[in-house]
Amino acid sequence: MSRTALRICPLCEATCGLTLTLDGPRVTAARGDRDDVFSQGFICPKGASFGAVDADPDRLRAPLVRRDGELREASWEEAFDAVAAGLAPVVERHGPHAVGVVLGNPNVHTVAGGLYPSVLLAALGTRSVFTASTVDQMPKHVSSGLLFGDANAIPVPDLDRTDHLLLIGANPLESNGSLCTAPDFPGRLKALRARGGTLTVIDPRRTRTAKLADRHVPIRPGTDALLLAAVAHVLFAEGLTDLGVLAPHVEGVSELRAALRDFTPEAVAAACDVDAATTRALARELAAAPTAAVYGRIGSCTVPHGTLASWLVDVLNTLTGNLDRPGGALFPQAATDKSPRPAGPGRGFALGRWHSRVSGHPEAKGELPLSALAEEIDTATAEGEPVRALVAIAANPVLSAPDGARLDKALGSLDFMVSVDPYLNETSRHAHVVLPPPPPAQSPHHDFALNTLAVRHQVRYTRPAVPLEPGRPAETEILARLILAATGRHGTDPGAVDATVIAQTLGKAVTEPHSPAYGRDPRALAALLTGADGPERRLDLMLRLGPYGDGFGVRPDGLTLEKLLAQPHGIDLGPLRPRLPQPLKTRSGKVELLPGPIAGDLPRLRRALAERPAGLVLIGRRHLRSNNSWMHNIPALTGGSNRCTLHLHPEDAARLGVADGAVVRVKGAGGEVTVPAEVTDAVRPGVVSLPHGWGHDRPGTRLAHAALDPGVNVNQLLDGSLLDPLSGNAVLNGVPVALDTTP
Ligand SMILES: Nc1nc2c(c(=O)[nH]1)N[C@H]1C(S)=C(S)[C@@H](COP(=O)(O)OP(=O)(O)OC[C@H]3O[C@@H](n4cnc5c(=O)[nH]c(N)nc54)[C@H](O)[C@@H]3O)O[C@H]1N2
Ligand SMILES: Nc1nc2c(c(=O)[nH]1)N[C@H]1C(S)=C(S)[C@@H](COP(=O)(O)OP(=O)(O)OC[C@H]3O[C@@H](n4cnc5c(=O)[nH]c(N)nc54)[C@H](O)[C@@H]3O)O[C@H]1N2
Ligand code: SF4
Ligand SMILES: [Mo]
Repeated sequence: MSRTALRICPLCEATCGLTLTLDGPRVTAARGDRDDVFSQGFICPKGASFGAVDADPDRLRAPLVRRDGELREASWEEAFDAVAAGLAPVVERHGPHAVGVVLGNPNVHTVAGGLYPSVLLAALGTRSVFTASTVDQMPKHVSSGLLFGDANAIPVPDLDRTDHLLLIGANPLESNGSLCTAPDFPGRLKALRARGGTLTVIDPRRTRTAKLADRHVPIRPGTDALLLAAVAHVLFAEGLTDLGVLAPHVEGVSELRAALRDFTPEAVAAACDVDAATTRALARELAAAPTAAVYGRIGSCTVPHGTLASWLVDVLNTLTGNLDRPGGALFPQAATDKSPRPAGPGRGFALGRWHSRVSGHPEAKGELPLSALAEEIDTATAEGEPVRALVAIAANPVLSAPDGARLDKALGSLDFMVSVDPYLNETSRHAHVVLPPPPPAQSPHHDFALNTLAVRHQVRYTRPAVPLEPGRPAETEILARLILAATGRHGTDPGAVDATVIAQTLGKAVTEPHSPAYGRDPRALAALLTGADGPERRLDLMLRLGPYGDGFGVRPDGLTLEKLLAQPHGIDLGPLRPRLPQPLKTRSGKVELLPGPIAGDLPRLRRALAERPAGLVLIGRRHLRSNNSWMHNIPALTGGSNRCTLHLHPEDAARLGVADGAVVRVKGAGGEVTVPAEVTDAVRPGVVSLPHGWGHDRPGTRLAHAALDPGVNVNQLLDGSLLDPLSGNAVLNGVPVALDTTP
């Protein structure tokens, strides 16, 4: 007897609602949920493969514990005993910073990842925190922190209403969008064109997204900050700035004008390889559009001037009056956001409150660069203890971070490592304990993180589609028990973690005049929470205290978990709305258009005006049927055009004597890889492209299908030394490489 169940897809940032067909515990089909309030039936090939992802035979079903050097299956009790026994002595002997934590991308796609990592970090008190953010969007957090006083206040383009979208270094037709949660991003771009709007794409490759555009600017990699500075320059020079109703909320406009004086279209033309007329046209089109949104993603972040480029994206939104207006770029307000405090000056955003031990990199948002993880483990200094134990949750940095070979070796030298991961892969193979979460069909879903970046306000929650296999803990329970084991409370009821968080949250809320809980009895409020378990009660708490919540009865029409459960296709909460000045937490209470650290980094950008790459530079690419490093084990998602090849322009191929399909050696600062060339004019001359997340040929992993066609690890070409200085973000695009065609 088959049945159906609803499940929000966790496989990318688009958060599509799926209808799963189930035969017992097996997912036999997945289609788009036509009644989903946000995705309205959209699905992509990855979502359609949900059943195959869920049922991958290589998923671990029991914990692994290392005994006599070998990872062997063990009971959950034994596994958590081993975690407690492994971590406690490291903290005792070497202090909290000797325990490192690595958080990977899927934490934004799980309920467990939304609720527990912050509790773990607070409990450990370690400064050795590394996440996928510093190989991704940290520059955007830093620019938002500096401009708006809140690193998480990221404006998203109002895709469904804008008249003009300037899209920089993003390829949503393959990625399905990022820092802009929008199911059916491709359809929304087509709708923009259909309603008479225009799309401009800045990308060194002629991507599927670029092919859809009215204008494609094939920029030289790594130079977007120069181009955007010149666009801002033109807005000033031609009198095209118009802040409109934003003006009273913005400071630093004239200082900005002066700071950008040198960045004329002519001055940036050679470095960007974009002629001055095109730059002027970009500025004029942006200013002339009734509404417009500037949006930058991976290609604008993972570059040497990532923070400056991210800052300039919002500078352009501000100067054209498009920040915080419908059709422009707005600040979403998620249902689980904190209840909004009144507008007014805030504490501002601090960078570099501490530094990494070996290279002295400044922290950003409480994190150190993932690029520095290997050296923080393998290098002793007088400054303090190296990292000796590691907690990795949903992370595969051996493939996703620079210089995987060095990190691979460093991980092998740790006193203790625990991985929360469904696979025995390139990273988890070094763990002393592997704690596998259940597959997605057995897990609940709510998008704590991605709803704060969504193009429409909505809220959805799906309970597990299939009951947990007997004896298997949910990932929420795994993380709660990990927290207890890591902090000397091994064996305590994991529900205590949730109860403590609830008590602390309510204890604070009752003291805040803007909270609906103000002045009330926290224990009485806690008793009102509903939900089948601790994580559900925490979701209920966040919903009820949140901007659309019932405030525990203060707003009887407001949201509660019960109301959400009664709407399995979700609840629509309307389009994005102007919110300024409320989200601003800068010391001035205004948008600070030229923050000090940014001004301090402009001389480096000015020097870049004269830089020209001598040889080839490397950039990445994504394929619709991939997801970073962990989906190459699914036969339905591999093969065809989803291959690890080096894209190379025909002119470069001819010059270097490389035939299509020939195997070439690519050399970078961190090492070399050997890979087949694919000659294509989709990349611009002077640029080669390799996808990331490949290189599944290391021993001791259990990824049978991925190992058949392992590909190579592009990040081996990097040595980890190239960073965006303000954010610590790795430079993954625009990296100098050389090709060697001798066999
Ligand atoms: N050269 C280059 N490198 C890049 C990038 C690039 O564009 N170019 N992109 C970067 C970006 S944007 C990112 S986000 C990073 C991603 O890098 P990582 O954060 O390392 O993420 P993944 O490679 O997706 O690996 C995720 C890990 O989580 C595990 N996993 C999957 N599902 C679950 C789950 O439900 N629970 C748990 N606990 N674990 C799970 C997988 O088995 C895998 O081990 O890579 C970065 N690396
Ligand atoms: N299918 C699939 N979807 C994914 C992922 C995946 O691995 N596969 N990963 C997910 C993750 S973790 C993330 S963060 C998002 C990322 O989402 P996107 O940012 O849309 O990612 P990409 O498809 O890599 O697009 C980046 C584009 O930047 C271009 N680029 C490279 N260098 C430069 C440059 O210097 N300047 C400019 N202007 N462009 C440049 C590249 O050619 C590429 O087309 O995708 C998510 N979705
Ligand atoms: S677009 Fe993303 S969320 Fe939607 S079905 Fe595909 S992988 Fe899942
Ligand atoms: Mo990412």
